[in-house]
Amino acid sequence: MSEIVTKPRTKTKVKTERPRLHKVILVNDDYTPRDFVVSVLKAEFRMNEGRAYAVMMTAHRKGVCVVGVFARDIAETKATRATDAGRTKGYPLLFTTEPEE
Ligand code: TYC
Repeated sequence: MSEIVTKPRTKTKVKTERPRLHKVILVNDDYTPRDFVVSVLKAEFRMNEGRAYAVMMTAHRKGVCVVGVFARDIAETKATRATDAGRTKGYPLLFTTEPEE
């Protein structure tokens, strides 16, 4: 007696989705001094003076500016620390995060 044994020909492909990156967004307000925004961007996001000034001015003119893109917990930690830096001085400075498309 002969038996034909066929191997299953379907393969299961394990698809691991890469975790989404998150943007940190600087939100404009009417009260935080420009110099202070620049100093926070330099300290928390390791920007040089020129880059920090350009990002601050973009938020000032347009309302918001993307500061950088990071893994989720890094984005959240940076946004919280930068927002807290303003709060300790009594400024309404705000950094938010949102997932990248
Ligand atoms: N608009 C502020 C001012 O004129 C400066 C500022 C810029 C504040 C960007 C917040 O995200 C900001 N003093």
